[in-house]
Amino acid sequence: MMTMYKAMTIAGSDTSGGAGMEADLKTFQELGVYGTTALTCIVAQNPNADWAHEIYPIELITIEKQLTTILQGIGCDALKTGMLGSAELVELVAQTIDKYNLKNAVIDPVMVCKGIDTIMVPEAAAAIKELLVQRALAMTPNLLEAAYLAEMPAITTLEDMKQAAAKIHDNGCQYVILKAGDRLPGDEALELVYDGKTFTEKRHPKISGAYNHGAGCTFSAAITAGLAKGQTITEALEKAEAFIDAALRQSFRLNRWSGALKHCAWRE
Ligand code: PXL
Repeated sequence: MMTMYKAMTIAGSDTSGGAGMEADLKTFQELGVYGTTALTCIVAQNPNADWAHEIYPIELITIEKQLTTILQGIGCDALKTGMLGSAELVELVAQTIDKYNLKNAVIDPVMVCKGIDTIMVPEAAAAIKELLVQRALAMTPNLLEAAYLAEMPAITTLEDMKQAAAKIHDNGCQYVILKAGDRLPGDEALELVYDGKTFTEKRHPKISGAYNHGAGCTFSAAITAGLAKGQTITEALEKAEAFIDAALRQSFRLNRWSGALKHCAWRE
């Protein structure tokens, strides 16, 4: 019988289908790993209020039950975290990583949603900095999240990115994958990878007109899928980049507020 590798996501549901655990599961499926979910909250977007994101948290005990189902009942070869939303939940995730000795933890430190440039839940962000950085095999912060984690006022240059990545690595994360996306000037999207020894700059042409809702979730899920299959971070990252590039190139409009990635685009 074939071995099926398994990946778990601890994340919120994005009702609109583009981000959160919906993006994670689609990505796991595309990359041939079995996905399980511990749902942390439900995000509903309000079409009558300019697509405002409304967040409905799941009770902590219910999240704990989901984690027990997965980790005592099934197991996982790698995990990722997405929207966590409270300090108590971040604590539960840290305890779970320790209890089950989970080595392949990809922490996507979701602290902001696109278009909102302030940290959504400061207590949860503080707990991520305190408890999850040191437990992460890899983290995938964007510039805002990295500035928060590195206690820098802002990140506006490549030098700033290096400084932030070094600080996050010093705090215990083994591989820092810092995404500038299209936020820095120039016609290239930049990602900086730091493993404690070498800074690797990964540059991709910016894709004009792409819808990028859920791109962060999809990218970290693709890395998680690779790790679940036993790939090295370098291999998993390479695949994740190709995957996200194809999904962005074929992204499509949902409505006047949002559009989504095409997760199966890499096969075409
Ligand atoms: O992309 C950040 C994100 C993560 N998780 C959920 C979301 C969003 C953004 O909308 O809804 C559930």
